[in-house]
Amino acid sequence: MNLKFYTVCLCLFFIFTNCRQKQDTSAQNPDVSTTPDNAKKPNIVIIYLDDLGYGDLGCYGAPTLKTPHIDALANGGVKFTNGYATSATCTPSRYGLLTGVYPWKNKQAKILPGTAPLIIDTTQLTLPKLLKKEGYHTGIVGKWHLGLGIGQVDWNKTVAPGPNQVGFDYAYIMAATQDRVPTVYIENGQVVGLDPNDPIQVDYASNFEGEPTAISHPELLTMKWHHGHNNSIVNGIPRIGYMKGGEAAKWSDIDMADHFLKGAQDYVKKHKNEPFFLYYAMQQPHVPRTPHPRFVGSSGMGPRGDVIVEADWAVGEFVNTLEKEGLLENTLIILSSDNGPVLNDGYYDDAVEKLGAHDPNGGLRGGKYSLFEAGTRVPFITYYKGTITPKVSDAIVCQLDVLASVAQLIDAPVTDLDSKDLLDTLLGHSDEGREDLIIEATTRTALRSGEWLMIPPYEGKTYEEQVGIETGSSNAYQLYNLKNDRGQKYNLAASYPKILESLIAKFEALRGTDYNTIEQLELK
Ligand code: NG6
Ligand code: CA
Repeated sequence: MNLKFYTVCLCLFFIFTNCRQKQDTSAQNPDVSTTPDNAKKPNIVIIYLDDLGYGDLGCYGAPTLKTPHIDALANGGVKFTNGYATSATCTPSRYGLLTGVYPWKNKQAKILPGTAPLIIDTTQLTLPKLLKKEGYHTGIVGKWHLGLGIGQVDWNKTVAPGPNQVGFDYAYIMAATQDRVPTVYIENGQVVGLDPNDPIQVDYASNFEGEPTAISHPELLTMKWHHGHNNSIVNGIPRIGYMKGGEAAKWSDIDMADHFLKGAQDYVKKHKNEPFFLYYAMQQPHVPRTPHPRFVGSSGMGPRGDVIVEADWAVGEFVNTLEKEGLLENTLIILSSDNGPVLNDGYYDDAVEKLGAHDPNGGLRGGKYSLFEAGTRVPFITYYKGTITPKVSDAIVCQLDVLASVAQLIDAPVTDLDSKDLLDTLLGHSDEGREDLIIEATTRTALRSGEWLMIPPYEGKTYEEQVGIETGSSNAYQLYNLKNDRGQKYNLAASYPKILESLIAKFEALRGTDYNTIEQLELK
């Protein structure tokens, strides 16, 4: 009896001490975690606006436009004054952001029609692929514009390859732009709400017989086109490209902001218990500017201002969701824009007429399509509650660098890309940015180096110049000192020949010497 009792006691003692030892080990040794590994990995969110200019936000000096929600991110995070998109148009910038490779290295990386094939190689490293490999769930909600399929897409079948084949577990997208057909949402390769009895056909070369266009049926238009944008009509808005069928699947333009917001919020709620990467690619303030009725008149600046107010509201709602779900302190948010601003981008929408005192360029020269600063220098904000101490940084950073920096953050460093690890700078721990950056605008390139910007000569007029947009082309070298001459008023090429010479050498070493081949800009 006694012996049995002692044996039981001895066993209990061993079990007890063993447990204690295990607990102690985990307390002393941080490598032995009691929580699953994934719980500690920070979520990554990129909020990407479309055509938002350097001066389009209150926090970047907009005098009348109110953007309190984005301002709150800037005021609680790092606001970069020298943050760049890789390009002054959409497709190449998105390519640079997602691949970490300069877009001018891919000849296909220029404004794409809605029928263009996927331009990211499915074997190539991408930001979502990298994160997926490290245990993240990866999603995109919003604008894609990097091509789909391999040519001749059948929109009535699974549309692939696309985002799902380059690293996104979940994709809810519009194929190209809000002004291009097909005007439907695509969820993981399937057109949402498609009626099989009303198949979709899309063509960029010619119309489908009997289908109204802006030219044949101007009386159907609720928005007038100024240049381009005179093909198929959807919701009274003339688009680029022709489309037939798919009636039930067509999106509602005025609901797009709410729709993408809900998609982004649902994604977060669904994946809150695992590390996630969300690329929330908003459509504002790209044309056609179609604010929801509750935002009409909100800016006093017409539709362009109204959709910026709408976008700001959506950002606020989205950040609230992160907060409510208890994720804000474990999420790095990067907010930026794919290129600089444009007022008249092909529709009559009062963007010019109602501008008032607002300067979408924030004092920079040029705009969308331009090699001058306003083309690529954009709002660039990082926010990571509890980790980033708020500051304004003048370091030169580029969206190209997001990939290598995020890789560093999650302890999976990458090499051999154009992307540079600027993690410390993005988190506000360092003021060191890039020394050199090649910027791109409609297949032309220039060099930002320290305080200088050098634009090599380009001959021939681009399409944008023909419609009155200043693109930065000149038949002579241009050299600007951005520190003393932010607005690029004084070409110093003749006054500083040595500096010019060294910048040309640097540029050619990075870019090669075959840069001066003007390719006709893809118009569709
Ligand atoms: C241009 C369109 C412009 C816009 C742009 C792409 C015309 C005349 N202009 O070709 O409206 O859609 O392409 O913008 O069609 S981006 O932000 O997606 O690069
Ligand atoms: Ca854009």
